[in-house]
Amino acid sequence: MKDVVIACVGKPSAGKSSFLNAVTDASAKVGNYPFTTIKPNNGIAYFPIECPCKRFGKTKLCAPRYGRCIEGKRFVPIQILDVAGLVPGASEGQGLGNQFLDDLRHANALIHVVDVSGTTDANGKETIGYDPIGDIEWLRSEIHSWIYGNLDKRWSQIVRRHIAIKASTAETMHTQLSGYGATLLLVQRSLDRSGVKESMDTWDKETVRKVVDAFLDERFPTVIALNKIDLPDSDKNISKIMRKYGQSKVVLTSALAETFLRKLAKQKFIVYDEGTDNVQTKEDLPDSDLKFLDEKLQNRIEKVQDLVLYRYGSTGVQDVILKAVEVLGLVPAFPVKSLTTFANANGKGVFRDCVLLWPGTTVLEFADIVHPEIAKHYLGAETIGNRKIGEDDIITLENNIICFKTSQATHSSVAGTASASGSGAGQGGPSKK
Ligand SMILES: Nc1nc2c(ncn2[C@@H]2O[C@H](COP(=O)(O)OP(=O)(O)OP(=O)(O)O)[C@@H](O)[C@H]2O)c(=O)[nH]1
Ligand SMILES: [Mg+2]
Repeated sequence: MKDVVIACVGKPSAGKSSFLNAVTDASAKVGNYPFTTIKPNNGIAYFPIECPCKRFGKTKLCAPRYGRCIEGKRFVPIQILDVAGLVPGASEGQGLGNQFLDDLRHANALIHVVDVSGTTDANGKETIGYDPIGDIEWLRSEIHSWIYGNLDKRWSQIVRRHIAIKASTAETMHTQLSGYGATLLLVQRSLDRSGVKESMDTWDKETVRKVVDAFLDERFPTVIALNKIDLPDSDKNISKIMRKYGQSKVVLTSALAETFLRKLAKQKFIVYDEGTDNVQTKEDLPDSDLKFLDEKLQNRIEKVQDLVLYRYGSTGVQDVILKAVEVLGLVPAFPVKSLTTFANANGKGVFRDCVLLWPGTTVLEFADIVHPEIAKHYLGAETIGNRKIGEDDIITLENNIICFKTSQATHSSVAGTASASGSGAGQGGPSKK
């Protein structure tokens, strides 16, 4: 079972590695020159959801296997991938070219990190006054060209085979696109989205482009992170980009500010409530074990507060992950062995496992994700109030606390073994993606 992976993409020096370091414990190399990153880096980020322990008065007993839960705010793990920068012409081999694009095959969603400060040009070199508004389009068009180019160079062969074996359009396109981690269902959804109904042998280049465009939307849902909002020119670029793209997929971030605040919190100079503008120092908490700040550090904190926290409400990095989870439509689900104690099979802890599911995952599919033995010996399932739910019922936020009944006692460690990071959703999983 593969975990959900969210990949940071963007031109060199946009701040992808800084973003990864800001949201995970990774320590990827950061540099103010293009192609600091060559090989992908990854790490686990924790994003907050409302934990059911609060609703059921179990906050004291709540014991997540992965991540943590603070008074009902549960931090769920998700994998973040940071790849090499992409430059215009990458699909034709410019920069690090296709090698970078290949790394995207593992990603479920993309975070496009844009340097909104205008201090780096299209190739990631230092400059001043660069207008980043075009970056959003060309990055997408590079990914488009990569996929389209691979189809175009073999198109006549693809169509000949399609006719010879009398395959459906979805089947043929699936054969061609499965290398990008697409299921048949996802390809079918892409075809529906494209509105293309003509038979494949009549498709011209424009039609293929249209299908690839729809495929990109389905396969790589993207959140745009306008990064470096702490720098002076960002303001005017932000309003321009917001006017063009709206607010639904755009988040304002300062990876630098987040890294700085987390580091100070780790070193016990401040208490920092991640995802908020709440920073407390020894002055605010005189009885705490916080260290005293010197004037220089105090000034730097105030600068981050003035330029980022008070202006935008937070550094934005956590919002980016939340938005990516939202665009993927992931549903957190909790397998429990008892609907009264909410403990798992070992009787250990409460709401121990939280599994992220693709939208449309059924109860039986969830059973299989928790453990194939549960699906094999499946008798039924119940949710809160001992309400029975059918094996084909779709899991939503209304029925996501589930107790499975099996015909045979499953191994004691079975319920809630899900997958390593606690994320069940994945392209390889039995889910609908
Ligand atoms: N002011 C400011 N600088 C930032 C921010 N995020 C990153 N930087 C700086 O931007 C430069 C590039 O950062 P990286 O994280 O290495 O960028 P990258 O996108 O990973 O670059 P490549 O690996 O070369 O593709 C570094 O000097 C960072 O310190 C930010 O939010 N604000
Ligand atoms: Mg990098």
